[in-house]
Amino acid sequence: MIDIAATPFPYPFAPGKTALVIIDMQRDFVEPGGFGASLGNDVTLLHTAIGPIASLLAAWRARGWAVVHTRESHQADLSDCPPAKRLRGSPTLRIGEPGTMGRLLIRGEPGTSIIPALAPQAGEIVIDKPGKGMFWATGLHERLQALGITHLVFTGVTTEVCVQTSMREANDRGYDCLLVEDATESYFPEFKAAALAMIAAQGAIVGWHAPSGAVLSGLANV
Ligand code: C5J
Repeated sequence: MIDIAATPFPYPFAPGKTALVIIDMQRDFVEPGGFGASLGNDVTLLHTAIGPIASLLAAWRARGWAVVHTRESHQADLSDCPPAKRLRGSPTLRIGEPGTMGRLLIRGEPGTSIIPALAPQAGEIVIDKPGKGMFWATGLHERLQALGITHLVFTGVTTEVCVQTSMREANDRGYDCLLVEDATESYFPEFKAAALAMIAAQGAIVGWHAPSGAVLSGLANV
C-alpha cells in the first residue's frame, strides 16, 4: 500500500487494485448543444478538469491498471428513462429530443460519446448508465469484483450529481474511494466545494479527496 496525501488523512492506495473512474466526460455535458446546456448551464465551467483527468489516465495506462469510463445514457425507446427524470423541470430540450449532437442522452448518438481528449482505449471498461450512480442497472460491481478491485479513484462530472452519487454507491459496496479535486467539476462551484467537504467529513464518511498532483507524486515510484 502507498499513502497518498489526502483530506481528511492519508489515503491508502492499493497498486493494481485501484481503478480510475472517469464519470460522464461525454459531449452532452461538456460541449454546447447537449444535455448540460439544455438545463441552462455554462458548460465551459467543466473544462478545467480535462487536463488533470488526462494526466491520471496516462498514469493508469502506463501501469496497465483498470480504467472505467461511464456515460449517462438511455435506450432509444426511453424504456430505461423514468418519466420522473424526463419530465422534470423546464429544459430547452428534454432527454430523447434532437439537439445539435443528436438525441439528448441517447446511446449511440454523438452527444453520448466521450470527448476525444479522454476517448476510451481497447480493454478499458465503458459503462452506459441510465441513472446518476454507476452501479444502478450496470453490472459494474460484478466486473470490478472479478478484477479484484478494492479501491476507486474518482474523476469526472458533475461533482455533486453523478460523481458523488457513484462514490456513495461505491462506498456502500465496500470500496475505498478518493475523489481527485482538480479532476472533477460542477456547473456550480459552491456545490463542488460542499460535496468535497461532506465526502471527507466525519472521518472520511464517504471517502477522501486530494489534488491530482498528490496522486501522481504518490505513484511516481510504482
Ligand atoms: C447530471 C451528471 N448532472 N453526469 N449528470 O445530470 O452529473
